[in-house]
Amino acid sequence: MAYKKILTIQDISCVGQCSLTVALPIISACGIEACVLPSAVLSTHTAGFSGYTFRDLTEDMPHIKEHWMKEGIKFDAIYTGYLGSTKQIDYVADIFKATAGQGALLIVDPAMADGGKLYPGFDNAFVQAMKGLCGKADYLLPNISEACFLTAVEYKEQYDREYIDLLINKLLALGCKNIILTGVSYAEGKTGIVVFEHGTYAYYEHDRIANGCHGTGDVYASAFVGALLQGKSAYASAKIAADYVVECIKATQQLDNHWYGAAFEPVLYKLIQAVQEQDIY
Ligand code: PXL
Repeated sequence: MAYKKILTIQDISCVGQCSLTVALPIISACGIEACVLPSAVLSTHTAGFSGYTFRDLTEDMPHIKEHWMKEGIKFDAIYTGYLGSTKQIDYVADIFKATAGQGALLIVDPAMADGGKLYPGFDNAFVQAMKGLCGKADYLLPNISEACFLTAVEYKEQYDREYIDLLINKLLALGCKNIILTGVSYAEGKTGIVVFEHGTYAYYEHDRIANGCHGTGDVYASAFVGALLQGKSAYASAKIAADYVVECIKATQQLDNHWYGAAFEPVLYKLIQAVQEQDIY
């Protein structure tokens, strides 16, 4: 049996149900070995908490890479999320060159913005550097805000298919191969995912649940990566991840004042079931 090993590079927010504390359990639940390279350690995430600590691990990255090279360690995929500094973006490219196994995939979630705004601590220099990494991606997973920053297209909340095609074409011009654009809503009460793979547009639409919660981007990307590495098509992986996020938001809404992240744990078994089901696409 092919046993796949993935490296995920993103921060540890000790509390906050995002980045590595989400990626590790979700990728493992999909049956894939998850190795980590923490980009930074924060006491909490930066969206809604104040006074959080931030330990930048940029300078550890080249040493970790050197050791892995000495040990001949290779990965089947590298999945990047929230990165702690512009320099880390260059290091990620080096790490991919040094540790990608044969046919390894680079999956990039340019986690840096939501609601039309960059997260605290990010600036235009970071966006410009992120464009370079996105251009190398086999699968790029932006939300609409991130797509707008990467392409210098105006952020809109109401749009049509033409606007989405413009974003996709400008993202492709960066050099990436396939795009999974999240949070695309063409109709009231609905949202969905655009899957642009091998030059073909597909759209998976589902109900939009009012008052979504923080951290669903990381839940989405981790579930997508786990399903894809498990051999599902990009469309099937996008659908599995979207359905799982909907379940996570519903589970979170059952809780009192659980504002800082998605309660993905109680419904993890649903993701496992979906990944184990035979692919119908
Ligand atoms: O969910 C993305 C994310 C990851 N890591 C940190 C964050 C955020 C979003 O705010 O602050 C530290």
